[in-house]
Amino acid sequence: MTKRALITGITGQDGSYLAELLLSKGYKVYGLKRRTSVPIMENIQQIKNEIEFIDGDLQDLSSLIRAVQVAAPDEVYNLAAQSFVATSWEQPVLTAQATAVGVTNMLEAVRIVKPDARFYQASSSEMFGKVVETPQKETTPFYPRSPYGVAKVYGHWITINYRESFDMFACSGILFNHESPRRGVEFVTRKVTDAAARIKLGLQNELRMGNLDAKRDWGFAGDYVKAMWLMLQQDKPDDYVISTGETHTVEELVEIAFNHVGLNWRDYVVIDPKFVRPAEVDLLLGDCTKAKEQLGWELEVGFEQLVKMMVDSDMEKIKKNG
Ligand code: G4F
Repeated sequence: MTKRALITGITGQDGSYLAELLLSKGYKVYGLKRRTSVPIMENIQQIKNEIEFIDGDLQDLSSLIRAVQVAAPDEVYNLAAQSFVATSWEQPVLTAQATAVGVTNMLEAVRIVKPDARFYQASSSEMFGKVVETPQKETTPFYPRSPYGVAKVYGHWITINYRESFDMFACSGILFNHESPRRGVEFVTRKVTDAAARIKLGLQNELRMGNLDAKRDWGFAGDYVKAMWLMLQQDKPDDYVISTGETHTVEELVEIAFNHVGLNWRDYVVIDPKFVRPAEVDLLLGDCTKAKEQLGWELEVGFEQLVKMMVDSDMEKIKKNG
């Protein structure tokens, strides 16, 4: 029997990789997407004819109920959110409504219409914030440092609460930063790889950055969506940390990207207080032993390979489209 999946946030980086993975496994894929006057389809251009789109919004419960009725999914992947940390200080209420309460809306739609559907919640290492232990694992207490992190903590706990209250198969993946050529240019990895390519091609003179000392555990999004799928194939629902187990500074990221195109980053990077956050997450480093042992999950792409892949992709894109 063909399995059916509903993905919220299907037009984003993770949604696009996950949709490709599920299509390759023979799933019928439904994608919830917000109506916009100009459709944002760049990430799913190559598969858009194989996906059934349903208009809806995490803040509109009735649209979610309808989406679950239409898709009648075996699996629901809740990837939609206001996911840019810096914006969460500028739009804290919207962030809470989409990233926190939106999870309850989606869980309610599943509970009301199809309570036997398996549910994946995109939790985040931002929940660890001002970390209380290193490396961070499933049992590490949360100390979020941004309205986004606070909202994700809510989404995480409401998922566990629905699992315990209603016996739903609800899992939460605590994913550390994961990147790819499909990442939006506002996030630091893509901002840097895009700038390195533009500077190399003579289209940009400088790169304005915030805190170069922050450390992140960066992996490849294509590897991470496999973990999402694996979580929903287990006998019992549970929560898992997904990470590489390596941490690098933003400065190292910049250095690898610029070196890759033969440039010295110090000649181009300017520190601009505009990009420094009101409260920073200084260090993230995940321990994904549980996912490796219980899910059999393995990552394939390492940090340096990831950064080079993104720079190469940006060089290609810019040469083609400017
Ligand atoms: O790429 P970032 O914006 O990602 P951040 O804040 O770590 O959040 C990402 O990962 C989370 C998982 O841990 C997700 F939940 C979340 O949705 C998102 O995907 O920033 C990374 C680091 C920060 O410490 C930031 O202060 O880079 C630092 N940084 C320094 N200069 C900058 C810049 N970040 C951005 N975006 N732009 C800068 O110019």
